[in-house]
Formats: sequence, C-alpha cells, structure tokens
Amino acid sequence: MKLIHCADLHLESRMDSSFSVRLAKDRRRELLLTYKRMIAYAAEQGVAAVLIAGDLFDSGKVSRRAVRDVLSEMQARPEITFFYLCGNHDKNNLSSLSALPENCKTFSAEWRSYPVGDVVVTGIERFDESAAESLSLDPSARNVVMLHGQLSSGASGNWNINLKSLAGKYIDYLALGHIHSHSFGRIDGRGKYAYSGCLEGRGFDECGEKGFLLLETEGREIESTFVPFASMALHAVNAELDASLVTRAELEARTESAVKDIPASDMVRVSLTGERGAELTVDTDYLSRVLSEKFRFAKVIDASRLAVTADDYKNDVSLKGEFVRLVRGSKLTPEEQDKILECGIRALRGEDI
Ligand SMILES: [Mn+2]
Repeated sequence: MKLIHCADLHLESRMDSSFSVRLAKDRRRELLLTYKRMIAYAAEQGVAAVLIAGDLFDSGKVSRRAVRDVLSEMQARPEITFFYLCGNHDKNNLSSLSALPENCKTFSAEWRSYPVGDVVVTGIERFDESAAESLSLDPSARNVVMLHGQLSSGASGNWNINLKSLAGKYIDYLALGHIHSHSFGRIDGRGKYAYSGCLEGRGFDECGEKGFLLLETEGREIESTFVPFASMALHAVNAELDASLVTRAELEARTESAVKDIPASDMVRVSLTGERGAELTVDTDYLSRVLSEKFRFAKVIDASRLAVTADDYKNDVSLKGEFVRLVRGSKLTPEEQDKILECGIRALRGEDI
C-alpha cells in the first residue's frame, strides 16, 4: 500500500516581505496548485492515504475560499483518506472552520488512531512528556504516528519532540512536520522517523529541492522515497570577488558565472563575498536588474570586504595613506570603514561619490 507523507505547505503564506506584491500573490496561487497536483499524483499512483503533518496553512486566519479549495480537492478523491494534523502555524483545526468531508480525518489534544488498509495511523496535536507516556500502540499492528515539532534532546513539549520518549513504543514510521527540509533517522530497532520538508520553498531560507515522501508499506519495513515536486526552487549562491575585478563588466561576468547552471524559472539570491579592490564600484541594484532579466526573481547583495588594510599603507606618507590608517584605526564597524574608505578614495581620485 502506498501513502504520501507531506507537511508544511503553508498555504496562504504572505511572502510579500521578500517579493513584490504581484510575485507573492502568484506564488500563493502556486502553493495551492502544487497541493492540487500532489493529490492528482496520489490518485494516479493509487495512494491510499495522504498524511499532512502540520502547517497546511500559514496561520490560523484562513480565508473561506482557501478552506473550500483544500476541502473540495479531498472531496473529489473519496478513495483517498486524508489525515490532517494541526501544526504551530495553523492553530485552528480545519474542523472548526468548516464541515469536513468523510475522508478527512483530524486529530486533537488526545491520541487518536485510525486504521487505513494495512496500517494504523495515530496522532496527537501538542505532543509532550505525558502524551509520550500515554501512547499505547498495538505491537502487532503496522503503526504510523504523526507529530509536529522539532527533534530535541530536552523534554518533549512546546513543539519539541524527544525521540527517546518514543523508543520502544512500537512505532514503525513517525511522520513529522515542522522542519522545512527532508531528513530521515531511526527511533529504535523497529521504527524510523522522517521529515518530508515543505512542498514549495517560500524564501531563501528554504532553498533546494522540495517535495513529499512516498511510502510503501508492504515490505519488512515501511520504505520512504523523497519525491521532488515543487514547481520551482530557490537558490542562494555566493560569487567570490577578488582585487583583480575592476570594471562593471568584469563584476557582471563574475556574478553571472555563479548562477550559470540555474534554470530561468527559479529564483536566485547572489551574495558577493571575498575581497574587492577600491577601484571596483559595486552596484547591487544594477546587478539585480541584470539577473532579473534571466530569472523569475533575482537579488544581489554585497557581503564583500574592501581589500585595503592599514598595513598596506603603513609607510605611505600621502594623504591617502593617512586617510586609510585613520579609518582602519577607528572604532567604526568594518562595514562602515569600507564605505568611508570607498567614498574617500574615490574623492581623492576626483571621481563622483
Ligand atoms: Mn511548524
């Protein structure tokens, strides 16, 4: 039997702090479309159940339209059972927002179990130490447990999950949500845990491949395979500068070489790193504009340092030497020093500041 384990869809996420209003809106539509596409995939593959391990929505405030969109997809696939566990973001349980279709099962602050095919799906919202103690599973069943939170070596509770408290509890597969990249590990000799990660990246802290886990329950152990499924990816890359770069064209070429293997439909953020010479003018707005013509979204940020040290000018008696030593010897932050040096050196050269 096949199952899908997904989490952290964060539908209706605003995303307008990183992107334009228009792009953010477009991405919100895409989050919903990817959810719909995943369900179509589930139907095609004959998946028996879809486990949503929390944060289906980005907040407790959900539009009626979004709830309708989500539920109508479930309704249209009565052959698939949907297990929806609330996370820390979507505090309002779906059931408080709308009547649920027959095939959508939810959880609460007490353990609930549902048999589906050859497994039993058990879950609880707000897992803590006492919940761990009260978990009692049938050792002879194939047990899938759903929880939302981060793995922690401390006490369970407040979205922390201590795996030790789940060892020896007859769990075969622990479907986790909350961490936005996928990972796997073992609970004990019998069971394993997995994070599916989020379905789509929403910012540059969610780079790389996103998707869900496809589970196969028939073997000796429940097998899980990561299925990349996002409509696009975000990439945060570095472009290392050095003192050999002088012209705008050279800087542009260096920046472009950092993103040459990234598909145009993706989003990129390039951080300029390393050391630049004082002759080079870094115009990140210009570079962002250049890359924006090639990618769906592009942003260039300058994290490079100015390759001018007081030591370089130790014995320099010129005004420039005095200026460099004065600035480098000041209590200003290195970034402030770089800015002042750049302006000053340009002024000494008679250029525009
Ligand atoms: Mn979460």
